[in-house]
Amino acid sequence: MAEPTPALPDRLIAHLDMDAFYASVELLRYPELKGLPVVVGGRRAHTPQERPDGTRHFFKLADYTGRGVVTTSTYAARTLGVFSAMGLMKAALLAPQAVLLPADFDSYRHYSRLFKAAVREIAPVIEDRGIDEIYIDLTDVPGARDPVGHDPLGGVRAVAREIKNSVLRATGLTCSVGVTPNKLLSKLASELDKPDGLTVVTMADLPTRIWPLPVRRINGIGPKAGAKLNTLEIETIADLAAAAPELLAQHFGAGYSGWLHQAAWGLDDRPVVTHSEPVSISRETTFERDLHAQRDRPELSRIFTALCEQLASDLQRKGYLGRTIGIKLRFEGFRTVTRDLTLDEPVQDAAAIRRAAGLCLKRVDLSQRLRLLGVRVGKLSRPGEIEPGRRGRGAGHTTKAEPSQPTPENLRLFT
Ligand code: DCP
Ligand code: MG
Repeated sequence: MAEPTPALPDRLIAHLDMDAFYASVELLRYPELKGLPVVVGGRRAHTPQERPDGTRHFFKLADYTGRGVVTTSTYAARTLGVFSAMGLMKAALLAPQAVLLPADFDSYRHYSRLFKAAVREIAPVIEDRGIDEIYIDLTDVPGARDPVGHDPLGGVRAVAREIKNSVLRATGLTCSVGVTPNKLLSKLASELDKPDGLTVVTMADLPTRIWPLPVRRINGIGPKAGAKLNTLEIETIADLAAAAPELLAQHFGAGYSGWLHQAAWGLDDRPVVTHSEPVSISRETTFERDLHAQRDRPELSRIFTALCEQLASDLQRKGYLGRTIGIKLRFEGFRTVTRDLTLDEPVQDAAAIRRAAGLCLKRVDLSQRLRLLGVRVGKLSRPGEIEPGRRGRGAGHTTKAEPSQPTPENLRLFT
């Protein structure tokens, strides 16, 4: 008699997360660092220097002084206790010999696009969760529901392996994939065998693979909820699954406590959302040195125009118009100020953006020096379409109330 085959879950959802992403991209450029403790988080001054003989000089953490933090670290650095968000000076105490590299976001974005495109060729239903992670719905991928021998999950395992191979071929980078019946479990599963992991978890595996984990690992249990659970002696997901619903409700309210219980039992029916419309599109730049509205007027004016032009080209490329134009200014000392203005009609061109952003600027006191300038376009719509949420009456002439008198200086700079 044939053994009964365990039923396949209704959905097969994967979560894919790149391994030590920024650091791994840097290793592609500096392969001699492979296997060594490396930390990304330096300034441009920490760019490696090429020596006459072709070898490179790298900066060591021990030589670092400043207030920077670790953006990410290689696994070799993590074994020394150096993780994301740790101060670089503190990290230097743990791993003085670790190599320090500056971050290069353009390259990370490039590799992000590459890995996502590689996945999309195999499985088109993808939810973008940021630079280095995505959810993938494998339910309808050809072959994913086919058993291999006695293994009902053999098909989906093979598809996940193919995705990992394809990412590696396209980028030279490894990633970790979790495959489970839903997003909540997949996000947990992708971490279980990092780096280069492929972890399939079914409901039957819950007690062995998921329940021993600390509650904080669940995406949606933050530091506050985690601490409160711990005071109730709920440390692991198993503790949470066993907790009396009334006790949870008493401390967390009906809604969140219900969700906590479901999460501990591995239940989650959120769909993989393939398309999300941006709320706004922005461009900003931090200056090499702080600039003053009056003394550095030509330079500021040029940067301001360039930002508006970049933004207009972003809008045109992505096919959006926008009706709210905003600015962001950061002054020396880090004080940040924003202003915005909503126009009657949506715009897409650099001159119109520049004009509206200029009006916003006149509402700011510019006597202090600036370290950052940003321009943003919001209330986006597609050409010929009414923007979501825009209602008939009253729309079309709202201006955010934050008036302040233009100073003569502002008028000189921006008219
Ligand atoms: N990142 C950041 N600030 C943090 C954490 C991470 O800027 N506090 C950046 C750097 C990471 C990237 O985001 O390379 C992805 O974050 P992950 O949490 O996925 O971390 P890694 O990919 O570096 O490591 P892992 O292998 O654990 O996924
Ligand atoms: Mg990652």
